[in-house]
Amino acid sequence: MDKIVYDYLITASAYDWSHHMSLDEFRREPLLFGPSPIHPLPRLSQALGGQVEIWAKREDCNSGIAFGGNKVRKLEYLAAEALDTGCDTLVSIGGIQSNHTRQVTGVARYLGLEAVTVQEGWVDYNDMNYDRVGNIQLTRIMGGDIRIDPAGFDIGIRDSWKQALDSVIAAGGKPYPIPAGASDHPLGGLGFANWAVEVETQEAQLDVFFDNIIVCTVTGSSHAGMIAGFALSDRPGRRIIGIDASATLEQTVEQVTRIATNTAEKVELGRSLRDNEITVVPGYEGPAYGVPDATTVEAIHLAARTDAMLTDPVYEGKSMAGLIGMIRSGEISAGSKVLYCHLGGQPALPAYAGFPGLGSPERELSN
Ligand code: 5PA
Repeated sequence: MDKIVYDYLITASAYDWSHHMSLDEFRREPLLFGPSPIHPLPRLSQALGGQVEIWAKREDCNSGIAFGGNKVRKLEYLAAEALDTGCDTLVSIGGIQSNHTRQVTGVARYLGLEAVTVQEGWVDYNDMNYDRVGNIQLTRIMGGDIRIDPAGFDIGIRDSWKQALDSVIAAGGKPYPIPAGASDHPLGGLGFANWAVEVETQEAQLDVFFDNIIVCTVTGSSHAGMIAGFALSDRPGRRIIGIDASATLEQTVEQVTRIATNTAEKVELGRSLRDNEITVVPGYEGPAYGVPDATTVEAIHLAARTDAMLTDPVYEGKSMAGLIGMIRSGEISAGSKVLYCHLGGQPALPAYAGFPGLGSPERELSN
């Protein structure tokens, strides 16, 4: 990590990093309704041959804050630290249709804080109203301070984000820095480490064991946090499968590995992660980050037209395509019980209304 940013994060920290703690010793600001729901997807399972039982855990319904999503869960830990260190402004970064920056702004409002979000031109796609509807619209309605920047996709640390941090300091505020996707941050993996513990409690209640967990991965801390969290119990026969939606595979694998390793250390795993605990599957990312293809659209249609579960063309449509592809190919085999982790993202759908199959009224017109 970049030294200046690292210094920001360390000086902002409420924790003494010279010793490690167990997961439940980290303070968590409650932002969720409680454990997110888990339920079966019987029609989707049937449509894919009926041999694999598919369930979903719904981070898209996890909170009343601005439609919720995976970032609200991660931010329970970061927001606690922001409050404990007297910060008054959350500062983060994402694309124009970033779900993350919408959730950062929502969490800031919920806690009575300010938010500054740098929004970059991460996606090479220009639908009508792309920069007006969906996530950015919701962020504007919440009164977020949005700084548009033309830079392209990169999950790394950006100068524009450092400038936004400096501008808050120059105005007499105290910023709390949150990197892209709340990932490359000392507390970034904790939200989904705790998700894994939550799943194990729900498995006991439901009397079920999920042998395959499917999750979309881009900035990496959702996937990485789960890897660390599930490693604590290390139940044999469980695979955590990240489906890449970044289309910059090498950088995402590196980031998932690093965050999983750091998070495992922070929650006192007491051993190194094995190579086979880190699995990122390419092939479903489409032509580029943020751009769907026919496989993505088919996956969005199938989940929507079987169990009415909506997914988006940037993230969950791609991880849904991965789930479908791996069942059809036999990589997920008959008898398996799969948990599809739905990380949110539907607010971006209106920004893709012009994409074939995602909103054009062809069928109605031809009737
Ligand atoms: C995002 C991320 P990670 O970034 O933790 O790997 O999660 C990927 C992901 N699903 C999966 C949804 C709905 C997401 O929003 N979104 C980013 C954003 O700016 O919104 C961080 C990229």
